[in-house]
Amino acid sequence: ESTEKSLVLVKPDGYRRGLSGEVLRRIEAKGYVPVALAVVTPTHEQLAEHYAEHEGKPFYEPLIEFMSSGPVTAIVIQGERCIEGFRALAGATDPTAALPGTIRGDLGRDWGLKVQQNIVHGSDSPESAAREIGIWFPNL
Ligand code: YYY
Ligand code: MG
Repeated sequence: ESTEKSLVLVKPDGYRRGLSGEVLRRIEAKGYVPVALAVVTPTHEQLAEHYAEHEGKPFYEPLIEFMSSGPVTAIVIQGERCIEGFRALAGATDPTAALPGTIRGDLGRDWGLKVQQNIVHGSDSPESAAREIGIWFPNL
């Protein structure tokens, strides 16, 4: 298989605000190809797997609660160095610190949101991407 894949989630805040299309637009404008897309209401089991690296951290429980509060748009994207590239599109984790021009910087904080409500998730390594794609798209 030729190019890299990454797992993107439009989180419940982004989905609720109708930003799935805006996120997809930026992905496609960058030149990445969506190769799988689904609207899913995450189970606690899926989220525990997805965020296993954060178990025990102070923000873990609120993060899982928030992530299970409604549907997310899950997208597998493909393209040369798209893991690094999508994280650049997303911007810093804290929307207040995220630079203008990024998804979180442009769209992330129009009312008093928490850090967890930062619109998108993007895989951070090839290993994470493979693991996360398996969680959200077990038949891919
Ligand atoms: O990869 P990224 O989403 O940018 O951040 P992570 O460090 O992996 O944290 C996952 C998720 O947890 C983050 O998107 C928001 C939330 N979070 C938080 O609520 N408070 C923190 N201090 C750190 C992360
Ligand atoms: Mg992360």
